[in-house]
Amino acid sequence: MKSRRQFIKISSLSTAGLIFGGGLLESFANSLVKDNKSYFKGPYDFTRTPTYCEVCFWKCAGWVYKDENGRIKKIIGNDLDPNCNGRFCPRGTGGVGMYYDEDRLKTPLIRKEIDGNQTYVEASWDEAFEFIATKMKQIKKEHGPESTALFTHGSGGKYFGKLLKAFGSNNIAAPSYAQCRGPREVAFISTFGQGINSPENTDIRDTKCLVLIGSHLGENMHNGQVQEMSDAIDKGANIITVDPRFSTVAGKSKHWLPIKPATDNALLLAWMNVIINEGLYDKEYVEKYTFGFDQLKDHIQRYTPEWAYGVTTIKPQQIRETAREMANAAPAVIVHPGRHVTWYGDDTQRLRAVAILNALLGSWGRRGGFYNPEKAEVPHYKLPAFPKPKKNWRDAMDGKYNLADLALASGVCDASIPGPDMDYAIKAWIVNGTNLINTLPDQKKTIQAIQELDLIAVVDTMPMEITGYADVVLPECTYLERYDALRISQGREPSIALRMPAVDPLYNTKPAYWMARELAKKLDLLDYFPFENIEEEIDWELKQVGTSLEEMQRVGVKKLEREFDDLYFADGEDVEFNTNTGKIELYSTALEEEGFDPMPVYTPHPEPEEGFYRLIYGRAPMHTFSRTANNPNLTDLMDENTCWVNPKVAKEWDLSSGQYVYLENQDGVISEFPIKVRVTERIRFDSIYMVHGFGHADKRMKRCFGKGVSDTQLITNVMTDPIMGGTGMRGNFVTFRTDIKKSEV
Ligand SMILES: Nc1nc2c(c(=O)[nH]1)N[C@H]1C(S)=C(S)[C@@H](COP(=O)(O)OP(=O)(O)OC[C@H]3O[C@@H](n4cnc5c(=O)[nH]c(N)nc54)[C@H](O)[C@@H]3O)O[C@H]1N2
Ligand SMILES: Nc1nc2c(c(=O)[nH]1)N[C@H]1C(S)=C(S)[C@@H](COP(=O)(O)OP(=O)(O)OC[C@H]3O[C@@H](n4cnc5c(=O)[nH]c(N)nc54)[C@H](O)[C@@H]3O)O[C@H]1N2
Ligand code: SF4
Ligand SMILES: [Mo]
Repeated sequence: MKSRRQFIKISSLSTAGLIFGGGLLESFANSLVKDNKSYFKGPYDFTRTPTYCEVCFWKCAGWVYKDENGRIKKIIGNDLDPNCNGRFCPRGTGGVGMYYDEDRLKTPLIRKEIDGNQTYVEASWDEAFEFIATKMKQIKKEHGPESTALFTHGSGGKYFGKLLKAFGSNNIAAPSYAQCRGPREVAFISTFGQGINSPENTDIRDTKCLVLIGSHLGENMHNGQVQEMSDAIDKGANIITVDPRFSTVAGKSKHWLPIKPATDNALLLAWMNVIINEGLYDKEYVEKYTFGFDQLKDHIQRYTPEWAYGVTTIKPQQIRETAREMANAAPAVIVHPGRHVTWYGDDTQRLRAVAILNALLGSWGRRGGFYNPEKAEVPHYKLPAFPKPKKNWRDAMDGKYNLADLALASGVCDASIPGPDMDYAIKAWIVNGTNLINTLPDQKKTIQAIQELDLIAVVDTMPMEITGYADVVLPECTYLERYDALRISQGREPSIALRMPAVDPLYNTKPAYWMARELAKKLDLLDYFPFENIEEEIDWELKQVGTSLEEMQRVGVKKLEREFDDLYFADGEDVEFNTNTGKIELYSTALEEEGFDPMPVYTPHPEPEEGFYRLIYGRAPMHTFSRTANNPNLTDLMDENTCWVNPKVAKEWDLSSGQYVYLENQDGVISEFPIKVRVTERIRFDSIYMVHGFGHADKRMKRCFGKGVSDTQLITNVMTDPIMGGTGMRGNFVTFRTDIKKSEV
């Protein structure tokens, strides 16, 4: 039987590709550029406009330079910006490839069945909005407005979010929470009463010891952090890297601990054991600020370095030595909380252990540890109150995940699959800037949920896999062709940054603000979009903080003064933490109330069977997930991922570097494409490693189609965090299928 929504791999019934393809693209781009005389003139007679980068979520602010014909030539960092200090990473510099990519989405598309086959037909914007609005109104009538949801990652989310709230739903989820940093936020909130957020409040610049637990800064190219780490190393800071793989930063580290994957909690508990039993903790700090030290002291007695050796394969002597190294540097020490932390399902507890270790070392609120960040406040124009939703995705969760402080993308997905006990299911998705097929683990479930929907509308710039499941595709112009909401960053000094169009949108593409407002018109919600243009809204907001759109167009970035001189705790200062006890909770009363272990414990996880290897994954400096996969500038640097294999394993399987193999996981899922083997000592014998974001299945993306393997496809076992619902993705094992040739799959 055919599934209701066939994944449409073929190109649409489109003429746009022919009209705008190839060499014509260039002249078309030229003809669109306005006379930008009023903008600030940069050196070399280029014209420059401010932006902030959308290639990843560090959001560095920069300048887009054009030549005398108005063609975008390059993007460079804005010197005033604390997120990048005037320097862009390779991906940010290559961001211009997003604009020039000839495979971009070009015009709205609507799914139609023609001669028994599903395909996309080009539509006008009005037809596309009419289609969506009609369905949304019908869903509201039949199921209530709460049966709609938004998945979003990126700038446009603000406006689609507003639309959804005005419509009467608060099912607004970003995969950057339950698939990324959620456990870290919950762990730090339950310990210190405050999350980490972005950019992280790690004071790496002044640290003397940085401990990286599976956080591979340098491959994870979050710009400001990498710069600070490099400065700290120059100033003599020691790095301790805990990673089953010899990462780039492991090469810069004093200690590399090649831990057996999935055992980090044991190491963290053993470190606490040494720090407490050897009296290396910050006694004054612990006494003054923390709650539950005595319980913790009792609790960690059983987690000796000798015990941890058996679990982690890290020698007791090395555990002791590194614990002392941290204590020597304290309080200028950071046990880094990481960012993508949804690994093994006990992730909140692992991050609690990280938080507790920082508390014992007295690094929270101290120079070289964690500073107290300040957020810029920019007032928003007052809108009518949003209607109050009567239900939301949580109703389908059976009382679980109460500590999740944001909506779970995977939870919204689950709430879209009707079950016998559910009296409510989500019926419509708007998906903005997130490629859910490659982002949520358990692809089968994601697709099942999509098949249950009455409507799925996808806003994207590229024909990514998720667009192949859409009923309506709305092509957004790239960040280089639009205004967006102001970037408001927390930091030592908070800052705001402006993004404005460097050029007019190519093809029939539009910005999110315009789309959301046009949809609001059709849904009779225009009261929530009082400004006709985003420029007017931004100008109004900027004027509330003493600047204006005109000024920001000239400067790009503004730092705002800190209100208080409280970057670090003053000596002996009384501090009240936002926890139940008002203290840093080594013993978490919030977790206890919810029925969870108040202090982290070690839980063993399943290990690979004979002939199988743990699938681990990470980042490459020149790519961001799928969003750069087809970028012409970045595919030039790296166009496929490789499978890192230990020489011992390679010998067993008779594999050599450069050879292509298929992978099969523990549930019998075989990778859609083959992957190139890289034999290297840099990975443990029990694991294989690949970079996430490859193995694309949509033929409309010509450069990346079929290049490498998608880790997501092989992640069918999800280890859900019982505390906050994060989706642990590292409990999957793969074997090599050297017997399969390409045509057999
Ligand atoms: N297997 C596996 N899954 C993972 C991860 C992993 O490492 N492995 N990492 C997890 C993490 S840490 C995160 S944060 C999430 C991230 O997951 P996502 O947020 O889904 O990130 P991307 O894959 O980059 O998808 C971004 C989508 O946005 C589109 N896009 C790019 N620019 C624009 C734009 O300007 N406007 C619009 N409307 N769309 C745009 C891209 O074409 C792409 O379809 O994934 C998580 N999922
Ligand atoms: N260039 C680039 N930079 C990025 C991104 C990108 O796509 N590209 N994405 C950004 C985003 S959204 C995020 S969330 C961050 C993610 O970046 P991070 O939070 O730094 O890292 P992860 O991707 O979780 O982790 C990858 C590392 O964990 C190791 N690892 C695997 N299993 C284990 C284990 O059991 N224990 C230990 N100790 N280590 C293990 C892997 O070998 C790898 O080195 O990167 C950000 N920066
Ligand atoms: S770190 Fe790189 S990709 Fe990310 S926002 Fe900054 S320049 Fe762009
Ligand atoms: Mo992330």
